[in-house]
Amino acid sequence: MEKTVVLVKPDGVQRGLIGAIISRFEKKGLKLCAIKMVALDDAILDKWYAHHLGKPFFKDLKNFMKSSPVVAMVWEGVECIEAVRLIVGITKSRGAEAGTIRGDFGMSQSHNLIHASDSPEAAKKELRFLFKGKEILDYEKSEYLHVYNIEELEK
Ligand code: 3AN
Repeated sequence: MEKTVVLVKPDGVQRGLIGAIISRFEKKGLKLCAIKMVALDDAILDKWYAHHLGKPFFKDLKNFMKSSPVVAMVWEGVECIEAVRLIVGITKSRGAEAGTIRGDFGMSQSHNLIHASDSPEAAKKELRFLFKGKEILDYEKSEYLHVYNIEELEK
């Protein structure tokens, strides 16, 4: 099954939204495979946001992401990269659809509470950046029998 990397950003940590955010993914039927609190540094952020290097907001983005620890997680599920992005909502929180995390909890374009991998390549890269192999736990989730049908379970 597919895996995706999610960060609760510093604003989510400071605003006490870690539990509410995790709860959305649990209720969706996704499986939590890894979780830890991390203080991101320049070395990792330069790689993480390489696609924004040189943009006017790059420096502020890095300072924001270093302003407090983040909660880093790996979630698993069938086609979960797309499913998680739908739950997260669009970048500009005040325009994000109601029912999404950004739509329900945020107003800002930069302080938008959460990061989620946007492609299988990004998910693999981000997983490598933040987690060691043994930190990703492989276990049976009995709930899967109720969340998916037999064909989906084999994906
Ligand atoms: P998303 O997190 O929705 O995938 P990306 O990957 O385009 O968005 O941007 C990464 C992060 O950079 C965003 N979560 C946001 O914090 C910040 N960001 C993106 N675009 C802007 C912008 N135009 N102004 C300020 N911050 C931005």
